[in-house]
Amino acid sequence: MKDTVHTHVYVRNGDALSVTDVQNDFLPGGALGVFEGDAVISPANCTIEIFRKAALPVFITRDWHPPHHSSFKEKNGPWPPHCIRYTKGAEFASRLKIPDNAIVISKGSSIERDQYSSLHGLDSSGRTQDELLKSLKIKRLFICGLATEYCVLNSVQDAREAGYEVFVLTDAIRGVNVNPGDSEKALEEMSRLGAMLITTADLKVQPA
Ligand code: VGL
Ligand code: ZN
Repeated sequence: MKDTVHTHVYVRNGDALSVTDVQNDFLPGGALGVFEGDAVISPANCTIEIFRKAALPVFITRDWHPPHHSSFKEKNGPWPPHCIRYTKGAEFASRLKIPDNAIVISKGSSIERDQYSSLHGLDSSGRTQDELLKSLKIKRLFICGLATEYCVLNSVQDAREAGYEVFVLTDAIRGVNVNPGDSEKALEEMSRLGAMLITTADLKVQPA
């Protein structure tokens, strides 16, 4: 088991949260259900509340595929059809507490290619998450959600490459584990890339 570092991390200006793909199709019973995927919702909600109270940006990302997407088995892709835009399966988990001012980032929207990383996903005005993070002067990105070894890992890789400090909330992520141990390997890779593996209990708000 990759060690999670227990520490206190005080959220501050320059921090943002990215809640990754907490959508019905990735929850148990969904088209691409992640084992215990619903277990990320409570810690994600706690984290959202911390960022919301501190008036820090909250990104909520979604896998947002057109019908017959190239990643689907019918197109010789790896996945069953999932997160087809405007369907129930693509909706955010009903228990996820999305702030009114959250920035929704959609990815995987182009039919011919898959896109696991949220950094180049787009908001409603067509700006990438990376552009938005830069314009908000974000230095540290906190990431949670689904799935550990796909969207979370690829977002961590892109964020590190783009120069952000990255914190992964390990109690608020779950993996698909197509092969046993995939999630564990992904955590090791994130750590190797310099991401800090922490838990939501490590997050603190500076007393006023
Ligand atoms: C994802 C598999 C297929 C993810 C998206 O968001 O992690 N995984 N599409
Ligand atoms: Zn997908």
